[in-house]
Amino acid sequence: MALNQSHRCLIQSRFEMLFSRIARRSLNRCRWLFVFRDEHQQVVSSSLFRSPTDTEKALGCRENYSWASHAIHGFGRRPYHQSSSVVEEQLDPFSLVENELTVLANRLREMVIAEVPKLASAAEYFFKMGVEGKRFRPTVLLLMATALNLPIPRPAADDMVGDLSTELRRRQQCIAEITEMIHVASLLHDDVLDDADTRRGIGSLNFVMGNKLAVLAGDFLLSRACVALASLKNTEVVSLLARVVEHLVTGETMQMTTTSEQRCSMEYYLQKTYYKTASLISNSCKAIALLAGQTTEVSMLAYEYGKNLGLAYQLIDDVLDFTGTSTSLGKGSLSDIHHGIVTAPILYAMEEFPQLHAVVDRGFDNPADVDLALDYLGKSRGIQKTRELAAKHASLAAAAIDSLPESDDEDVQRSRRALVDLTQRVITRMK
Ligand code: GRG
Repeated sequence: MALNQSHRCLIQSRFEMLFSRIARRSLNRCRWLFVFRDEHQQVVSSSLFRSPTDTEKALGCRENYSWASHAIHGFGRRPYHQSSSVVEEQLDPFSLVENELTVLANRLREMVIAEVPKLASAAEYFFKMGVEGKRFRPTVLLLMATALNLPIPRPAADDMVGDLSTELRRRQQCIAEITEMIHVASLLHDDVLDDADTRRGIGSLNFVMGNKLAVLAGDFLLSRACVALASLKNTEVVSLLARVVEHLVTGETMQMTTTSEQRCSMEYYLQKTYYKTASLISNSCKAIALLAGQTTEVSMLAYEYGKNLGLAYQLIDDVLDFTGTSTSLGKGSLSDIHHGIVTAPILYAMEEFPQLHAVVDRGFDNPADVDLALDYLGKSRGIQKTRELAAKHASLAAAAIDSLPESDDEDVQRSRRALVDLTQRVITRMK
């Protein structure tokens, strides 16, 4: 039977649609195969504390720490276009979850109420309105919850499915609350260790109430986080977040106990950065997926997103410590270098100017050494290379979202786009 022109076009377009769906699905499956091989939760190979001869090769090992992510990336990022129903609109990831963040903030204030008045005011210090920080973590986690195919519960929904999704959303919000409590606890302890006097634009808690109360308030927040975690009755999620606390402590200890060689190692720096910054967000993203009953593959993609976003975030933080809101060196707080902490920009500068080794070795106690290091950094491509590495991780984070199984749900698509958008915001932020 002869086909007329319009029939032929129709059949051809149906065939193309079907073919592209199959192709995308098998591409996703391939991506998962590669992601699967990175189930260990370390940024670099576990040979971190190897003999000096091996560590000398640390910079060469840099390609290893996100091997599987490179595999995802190797397929190339496709722009987010899983359905035509969500047009390329401008979207603000924070305003997408704004209302829920307010609910979360109120709940957090209730969760940290303590019996003893002094402890109560110490524990609520950074949960008070106006000093809640950027709320980067809860924003990512709420978006991730929706991105993993979970419709936001609507108050009117009274059927069984509605009840179940409301209950799931509540449990995922609980992960966001726990994550914020662990984060703030770590900030309180960090400020004690650093003897900081400000945080989030106000006096740090140790400065205002003293070290002892600041430490106790941190412990108290951790204990409330544990109670909330136990209420989820999910042992896999409990062990993920318990491991995060171990990572925070390990990262902090790595930072304060470096040998001269470790201070000059990019591998060591990236592992510490994973522990101190990326572990919390990556494992919390994974917990969101696990609570939703997602597959191992999807949970790992959520983890990969968080890990790479967290690493990009910290790399840019390290740049901003030198540049502040301007592009000129020395305009930042220079807090890291004044504390003797060596970060990526200096490590890259050291590759170009090996003379910097001796300066780093002296520990920056002498202000002249800080100036000298800034001179070398200014002459090097250290800042640029750090930004490039951050961009690479941001791109890997976006690739993890692009590798999620397709969904036609508009909320899901919008949240995924917001998560991808966040990867760009992280690397272009000025504060
Ligand atoms: C008590 C859990 C616990 C840990 C103790 C002190 C310590 C061990 C760990 C320190 C971890 C730490 C403070 C890492 C820095 C992480 C980081 C990037 C902080 C800044 O996060 P932002 O920019 O801050 O999101 P805001 O204020 O916006 O929340």
